[in-house]
Amino acid sequence: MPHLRPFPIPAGSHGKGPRRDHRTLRLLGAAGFLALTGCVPHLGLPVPAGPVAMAQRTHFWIICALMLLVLVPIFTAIPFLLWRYRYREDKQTAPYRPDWNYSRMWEVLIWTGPVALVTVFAVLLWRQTHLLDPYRPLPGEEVQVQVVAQDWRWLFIYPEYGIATVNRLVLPAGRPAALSLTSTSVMQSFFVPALAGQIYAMAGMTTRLHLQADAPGQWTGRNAQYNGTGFERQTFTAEALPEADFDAWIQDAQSAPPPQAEVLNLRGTGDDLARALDRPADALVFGDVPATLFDDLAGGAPHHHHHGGGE
Ligand SMILES: [Cu+2]
Repeated sequence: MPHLRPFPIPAGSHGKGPRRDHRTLRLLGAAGFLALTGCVPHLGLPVPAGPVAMAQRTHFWIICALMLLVLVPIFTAIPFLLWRYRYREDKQTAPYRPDWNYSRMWEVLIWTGPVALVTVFAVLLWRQTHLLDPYRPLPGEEVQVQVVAQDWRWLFIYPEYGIATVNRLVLPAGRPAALSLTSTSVMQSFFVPALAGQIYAMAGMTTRLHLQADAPGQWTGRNAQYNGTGFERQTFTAEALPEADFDAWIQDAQSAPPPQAEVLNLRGTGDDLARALDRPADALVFGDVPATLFDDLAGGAPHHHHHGGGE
């Protein structure tokens, strides 16, 4: 009897091509592993630096684990089914039963899993959504920071101290920060992955976000909402200092010159601004900042805006 082979595999398909593919795969795998273990420092989520990001990461891993309850059976069952029901000339071990149509046991098994899982997801999501509400204050003595998203840089105003910085968010380590955000341009998105999830900044509106860095350190923050040519350079440094260093930094900043109108109106990145002011890019600090600056930039009376709140 001739040997039947319904799907012939062409000879030589295991040549150079696939091996190169394997190497790419290995590289991608290694990159993924590094990203997950935190060797890529700017990724943030896997290496939380404060309670909010930590809670978000825990939630993320719980969801991943629950997803595995679905994925592991599926991905082990697929090879098994392919093998079990493969084409064979003697149909001894894989019976053909075209008249089969109902099995109470399988119906129950198939539907209980998804219903239970969706219920668990829903409860978790509901609880985390309220627990991690960005408008919810964190316990402790807060430092107030007003954040203005511009094209293409970030202005941070400290209303309690009358100072402001560009592209540098300085926080006291171990203390919560209460952020108010607005935009002088299109909708933008404030995001420091290591500290908290993203929140939108919108012209004429004020949104809020609470975050905290547990220990001194430096993290990258960025705009996570595309807004044109300078978008990729709209990054900033979020920096947590020990309490005493933070106080010293505030005092230093208070002796800096005030921000002129050109600072606030120039369209360009932080580097463009530094060039225009003939200052180093990491020295864009301003003193004597008027208390009304944020409200003026936010467009007069701040309109408090809570997404999903049905305002
Ligand atoms: Cu809005």
